[in-house]
Amino acid sequence: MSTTERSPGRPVAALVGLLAVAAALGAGHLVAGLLARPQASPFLAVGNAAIDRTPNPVKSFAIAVFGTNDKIALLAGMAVVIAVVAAVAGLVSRRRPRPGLIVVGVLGLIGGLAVAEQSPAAVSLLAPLAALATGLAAFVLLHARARAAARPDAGRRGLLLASGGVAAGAALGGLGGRLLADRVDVGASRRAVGPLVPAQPAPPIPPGAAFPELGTPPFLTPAADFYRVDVNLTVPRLRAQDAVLRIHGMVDREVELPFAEIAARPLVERTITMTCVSNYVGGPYVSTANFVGVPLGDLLAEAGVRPDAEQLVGRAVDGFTIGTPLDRVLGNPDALLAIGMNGEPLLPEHGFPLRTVVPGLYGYVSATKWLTDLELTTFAFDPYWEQRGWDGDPEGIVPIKTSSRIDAPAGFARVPAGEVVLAGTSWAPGRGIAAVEVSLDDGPWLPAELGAPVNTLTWRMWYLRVPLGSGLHTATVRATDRTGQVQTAERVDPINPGPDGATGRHTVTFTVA
Ligand SMILES: Nc1nc2c(c(=O)[nH]1)N[C@H]1C(S)=C(S)[C@@H](COP(=O)(O)O)O[C@H]1N2
Ligand SMILES: [Mo]
Repeated sequence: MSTTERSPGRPVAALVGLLAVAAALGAGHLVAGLLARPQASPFLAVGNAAIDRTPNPVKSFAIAVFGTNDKIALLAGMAVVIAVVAAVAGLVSRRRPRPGLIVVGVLGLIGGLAVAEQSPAAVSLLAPLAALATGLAAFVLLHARARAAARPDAGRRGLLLASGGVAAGAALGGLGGRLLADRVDVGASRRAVGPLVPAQPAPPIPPGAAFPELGTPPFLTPAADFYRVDVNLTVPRLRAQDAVLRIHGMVDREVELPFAEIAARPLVERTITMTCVSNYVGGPYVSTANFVGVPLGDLLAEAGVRPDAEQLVGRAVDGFTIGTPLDRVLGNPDALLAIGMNGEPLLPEHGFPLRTVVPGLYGYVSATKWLTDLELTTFAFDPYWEQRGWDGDPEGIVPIKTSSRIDAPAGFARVPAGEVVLAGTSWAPGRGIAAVEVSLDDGPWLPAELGAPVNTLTWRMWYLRVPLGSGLHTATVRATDRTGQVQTAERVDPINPGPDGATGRHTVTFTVA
């Protein structure tokens, strides 16, 4: 090595690492797009692998804090970590490229392992391999240019050109991968399915079932506003024309049903309220829709369920599994294999083209989205959440707990003096709501006006008008279900100790001006 040769400065060295890793990620994304397997993108695969390993309390915390943005937060966090590692790869290689190449190689290995797990087909490994090769090559190229540019009297043109080229390539790769992944055109597939006309429509929602003008949600949640909870960084893409539902396990005849055959059956429509076990008291993860589909129990009966089967396991394209006690499905005309919500095919976010909906149970044990496979089995099988310690015993799955939420006034709102309107919603799907009461400033329980009843599977809106003097007030709500059980005041967090759903009463504090 010549004594006149100098090492590049720290910023240049860090940039070499950053650009090489960016090029690797761009190449991986591009090849995943070319393969039409977005899950094979090393960046997304590492993210999804991280989600699968996140301890449940952290997962619930992220859902609670970031809501549906929890995934963007995870991707952004991951990008920062990778950028730091990449910069370090450059910084430790100011003299020789080897240390940086080792760091890039280790990143590539992690990407490869994540892809092998998240997108198990062998061809998927082409994406992390392309990423690794590109990362190493870009690193060697940029490193050489940076060393050359660091010589006294040397120009920086070569380095600038190489860096610009690598940066542009990385960006184009990332963008191209995205565009290519869009080739799996779920939007066109949804449009081709078209509006759904049930042979057996749900009874119309009666007037006075909701009081949106007073602050309750609308009775039917528009599909685009329906709460969303799942383990995916990007919405899985499954086209209706590619979907075939397999029913197997403890059945007399294995069945394979293409989507078109399911959609051609006489469709029924049911108004059902769904909620997530991770919803906290007063939280937003509860919504209602007119689900359109075929009774799930009938389909299973066609396959011939063996008498010793206990559990129905749904599998999805995202590798998710959900176990539902079979006695909740067989003979239950409201348990659906759903293909639509509110007259339209399911939105991609809500499981297009096929999902299950079993009223009265939390989503994680009843509502497989992007469904591909139904297996009849015993309780010996542990689905996704049970494998991660949620509600260890699928036999012990609890029904949705009676819950209430005050929607108006909002917490810490200022409302004008005089008559104050309190409004909200209560739900006990499967049992139905019989009464709702509100206590102001720890005073007596006052009965709220209830919305017109719809069915026992859905929420019930309520409101109460009370004259209140100016100052700070608190309101607490409780519901009574149709079995006569009063919603408990005992505060149980959704994740501790259960987790089998939060309990406690929602309270808001507001100011009357
Ligand atoms: N394939 C798949 N299905 C899934 C999930 C998932 O992560 N993957 N999440 C479940 C959970 S925890 C809930 S609460 C419901 C939410 O359904 P929604 O997003 O349509 O409201 O979907 C369930 N079905
Ligand atoms: Mo959930």
